[in-house]
Amino acid sequence: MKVVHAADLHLDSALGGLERYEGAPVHRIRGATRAALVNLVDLALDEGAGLVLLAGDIYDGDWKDYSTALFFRAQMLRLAKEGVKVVWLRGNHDAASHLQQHLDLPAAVSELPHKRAGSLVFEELGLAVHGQGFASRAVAENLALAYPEPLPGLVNLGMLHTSVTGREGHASYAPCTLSDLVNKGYDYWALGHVHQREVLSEAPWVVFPGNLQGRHVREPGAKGATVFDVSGGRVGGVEHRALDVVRFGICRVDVSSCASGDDVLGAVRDALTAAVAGADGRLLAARVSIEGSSAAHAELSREAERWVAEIRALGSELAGDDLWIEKIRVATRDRVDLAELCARDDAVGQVFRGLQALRGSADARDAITRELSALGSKLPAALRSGPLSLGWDDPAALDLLLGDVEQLLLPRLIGGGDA
Ligand SMILES: [Mn+2]
Repeated sequence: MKVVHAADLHLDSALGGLERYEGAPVHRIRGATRAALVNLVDLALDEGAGLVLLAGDIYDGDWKDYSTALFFRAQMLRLAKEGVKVVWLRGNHDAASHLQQHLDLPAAVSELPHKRAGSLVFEELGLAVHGQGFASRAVAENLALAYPEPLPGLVNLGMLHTSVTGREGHASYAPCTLSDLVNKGYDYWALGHVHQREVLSEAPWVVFPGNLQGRHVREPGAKGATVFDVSGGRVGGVEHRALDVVRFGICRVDVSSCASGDDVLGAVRDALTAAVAGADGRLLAARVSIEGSSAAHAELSREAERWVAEIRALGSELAGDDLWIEKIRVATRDRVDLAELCARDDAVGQVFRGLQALRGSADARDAITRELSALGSKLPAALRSGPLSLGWDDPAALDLLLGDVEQLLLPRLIGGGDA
């Protein structure tokens, strides 16, 4: 009997300002979380699954209107009609305190309690499901410790929305250690919260399926759900299935061997062609990052806007509506020896020594950070946080900015007067 494990559906999640991008296929991206849920239900029905587990963050917070909940209910009804059971729990985004509205779900859909851990027994499937949802958004305690003991004679599945010992980019909620989970004696832990797929253990299985559908370039690659088989009292055949309809990705193009802007376009063409093929018919939302120290750097930086437009034109020629270039970052460097420049006994040497000193001085970095945050506070909210954030509060971003300054100055100072 097959079980499908998904988490972090974030139905109708906001696009973080994507609407403001010229040419963004807003409709396809906005509908993506719903289309991925349809794919999940199709998968469960095609596999003849007996049970679907949804480990939290089905909703992205309180809905704007009831259409989100009606859509979810309609998909659950498709499962219920075919006799597929569903167990879900609340995560930080749909915590009991936070999601005020309510819509009754079909009887085949059961919610695990959020005030204490509880168990649901499916004798006919030979399964017990244990778990506790989030009563409030920020659950700081280790919920796993109070989970019920495994029930003998059944396959025991634990469900938990957690960051485990901490995962980059994810708030620390319901923290626990891997050994808390492994030592519980369950056969499979169906986790949620972390949007990157990760198998933490295979004996027993401890799995983050990742989110069902990526929402921006910081959620790149195939997204979907985990399918496993329960037979003879054991869990086996654990597999990931891609269910996303829009694939996000960063397309890095190393142009260090390119001699001209046209060479760079050729390299971008090759990289995008491969990325589009990898998306397997889905809409690919790609950020193009042009990198490397290249003889083409001066040509690219002289007419930056022209080359960005050339790359956009290339994208639509290559894949039409199936490729959306979200952003183009030109991060090339000139082919010069910075150490040699810094050693020069003239004004150019002085400028580059000054920049090097800035990077290494804590005081100077603090002063720049203060200036940037004063400037940042005047920017629209979408540029201060979320997927489009300029990230000026990140120390690594300061190094990138200083690198940009260096590369902006280089062709002008030593570019032979034509820059
Ligand atoms: Mn979450």
